[in-house]
Amino acid sequence: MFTISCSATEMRFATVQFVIRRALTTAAVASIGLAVATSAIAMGPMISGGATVTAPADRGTQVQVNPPPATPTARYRVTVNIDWTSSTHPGTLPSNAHVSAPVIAVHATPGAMFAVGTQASSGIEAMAERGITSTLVGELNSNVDVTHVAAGGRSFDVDVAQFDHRISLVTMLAPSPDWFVGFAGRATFVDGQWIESVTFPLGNYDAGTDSGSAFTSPNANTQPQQPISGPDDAAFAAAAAQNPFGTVTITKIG
Ligand SMILES: [Ca+2]
Ligand SMILES: [Ca+2]
Repeated sequence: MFTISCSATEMRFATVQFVIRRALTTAAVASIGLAVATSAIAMGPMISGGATVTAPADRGTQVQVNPPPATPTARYRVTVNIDWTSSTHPGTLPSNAHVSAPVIAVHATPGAMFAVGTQASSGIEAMAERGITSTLVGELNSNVDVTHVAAGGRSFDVDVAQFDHRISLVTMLAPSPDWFVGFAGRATFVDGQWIESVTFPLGNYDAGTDSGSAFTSPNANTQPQQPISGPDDAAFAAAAAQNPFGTVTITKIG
């Protein structure tokens, strides 16, 4: 316990001080509130989601705000165009040049089907050397990272999700030792948005599983197996340098 003693005059003075301080504080709060309100008016209305808003007429410009959040899933059409003819590859085209049935997969991690610098799976070897797709399809179907697999045809409609948005595709070049074309782990969800459409040349790969050096070389199994690479053999490199063996277009359709 303690006691404060003061005169009536001192008490009145203290009360006046308190009232003045309180009034000042209220004024300060009111001032801050006014400042916030003024800022909000200056900034304009709150904007959420995607929109193109027109700034006040005296500014005379359009302001592009962020696009809306992307949908969780999307659908793409993947179209393969093979362009391997005597016109595109004069002097290097083998007789009966053709490709195998393409195999396509949707997956999460980039190298789920194949990757340069890694060893080809048995399925990639069978596809690249003999055009057999069943082994590769089986591998992909048993891979928990893969959400969609298809083979055959030149056009595929595939569903992707934000965390399962990569597409890979391969097809054999024939005749050839173990050479194939395609692409690995192409992303459809980039910087928080679905891509609309993209066209690019098919990549050129050596599976590292056969040592033949010409399109029509006899079988020569590579032991030990080598990593997947680009076209190391001169015949393959020369043909690849002339033109792409084909292109692929990936277009969002839903
Ligand atoms: Ca090879
Ligand atoms: Ca082989």
